[in-house]
Amino acid sequence: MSATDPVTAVAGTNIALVKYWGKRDFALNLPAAGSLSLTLDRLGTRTTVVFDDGDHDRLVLDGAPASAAATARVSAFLDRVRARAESARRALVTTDNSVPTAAGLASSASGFAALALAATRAAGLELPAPELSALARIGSGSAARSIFGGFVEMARGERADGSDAIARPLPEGDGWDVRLVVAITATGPKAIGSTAAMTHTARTSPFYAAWIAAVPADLAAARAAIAARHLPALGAVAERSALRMHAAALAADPAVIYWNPATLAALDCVHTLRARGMSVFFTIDAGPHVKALCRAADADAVTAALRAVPGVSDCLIAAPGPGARLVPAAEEQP
Ligand code: 2P0
Repeated sequence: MSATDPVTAVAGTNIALVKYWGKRDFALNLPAAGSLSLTLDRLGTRTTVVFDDGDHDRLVLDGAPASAAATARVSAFLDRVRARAESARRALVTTDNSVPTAAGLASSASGFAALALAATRAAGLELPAPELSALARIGSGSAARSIFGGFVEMARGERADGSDAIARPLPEGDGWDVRLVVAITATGPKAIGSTAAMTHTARTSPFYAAWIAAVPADLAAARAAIAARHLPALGAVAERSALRMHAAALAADPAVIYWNPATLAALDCVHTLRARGMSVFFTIDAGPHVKALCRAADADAVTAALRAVPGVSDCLIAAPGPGARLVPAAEEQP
């Protein structure tokens, strides 16, 4: 069986400070509003792609054959790559996450960013980063942001073909020594996936329109806070964006509730630290975990406080990290 040389790429996950929650187009996975995130250094995905003469795509996820649903999602994404490369060859995709898959820690963001880079290169394509971002977006909206490192803004875009619904790095934030402390409050997959939950929110929540209308002002405030390196201003945006996103989801019918008691206890812990004068702010994604944004110098103290919260099972500290990148063959694991 002839095969292309394996290509391996890695990507870090990202945590949105201005959230993405809603689509303007389903086929091209276009967001209803922009978003803004921080790519992380230590939570991510490593993916190797080989095109060969197999008669179907195969996906090995965290060391075991993946489910039919996960394989179909990757195969549909590879169809886009094959169309661009004018190839019909099937692929073996081997992917390992250093975040618990589907636990609300955004493994689809790093997953589709790494897959976009590895699959295009394995197919002989060398796409510029903005095109890679648009491609990754088709796999998962948040993946468009993980193509780039540090602070990243994802554009809603106006065009019907999605060519301007891409992310771009915000270099004004480069070198800003912030940390995200991730407090794990549950194990196992989340109750409802974000794609289904955001679609349900858009269809049934009376707060959805207000949520979408609020995003542009939050993006402007977040951009200004990053340019000024003003953590309290960025943290205020992050907290209100997360709470408004969850408010829209909570108001859906039936409600989408991602929080558990430890989620609220962790929020209370962040508020208490702030009342004592520390610059620390929370955000919550489509899951029960809490991420605390703080200065590097405060990260250990934030971790210690969150670890003491009942129901918090683990805490890890992540720093800003680089965008998706290739792993040279010489650095491959045997
Ligand atoms: C975000 N989330 O901005 C928001 C906040 C979760 C909560 O992006 O349907 O998995 O694949 O485009 O990217 C999760 O949404 O959704 C997400 P799809 P995705 O990070």
